[in-house]
Amino acid sequence: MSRPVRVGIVLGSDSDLDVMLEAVKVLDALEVGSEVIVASAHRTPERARAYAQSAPGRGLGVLIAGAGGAAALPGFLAALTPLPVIGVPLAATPLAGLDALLAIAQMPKGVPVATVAIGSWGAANAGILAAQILATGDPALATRLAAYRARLADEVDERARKVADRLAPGGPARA
Ligand code: RP5
Repeated sequence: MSRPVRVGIVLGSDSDLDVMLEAVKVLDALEVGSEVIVASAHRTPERARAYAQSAPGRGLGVLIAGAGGAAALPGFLAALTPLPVIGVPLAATPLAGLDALLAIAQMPKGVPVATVAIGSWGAANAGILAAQILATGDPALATRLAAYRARLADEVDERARKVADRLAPGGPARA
């Protein structure tokens, strides 16, 4: 089922796709329409600029940008659009993503980028955070997010039960 695109996911390179698919998966699960494009701040600045500037008029509400290297992309987009931008630092260099984390987080005052964790956790959390931002004006999405949280809590309960079983007298951990 095709949904209106509300989240734009921008990759600095096609090599970022596998990790950034975690954001796509989360948004699909929450029934939030998204699109993925490749546009680099350094290699194709005009393409990135055109995307950032056209996004609000196309109905998008949040941008997610994944980048490694000298990870300018999230900040570049944030400078060009009024939409909230979430930056995902990727481990693309020998510095394992720490370089990208610092580059994305340390935005100058006045132009924020919401920075999440390095790699796949960050990509998934970027999807959730984008949905949370959109849910402030979408009660049905807020309900789906609440159900998602409840499922997470159920999973933790299940893990807690397994730990208790293992530690019970006569259980596998005590045998
Ligand atoms: C960044 O440089 C991209 O976002 C990617 O994470 C990294 C490496 O890009 P490729 O050399 O694989 O195209 O701009």
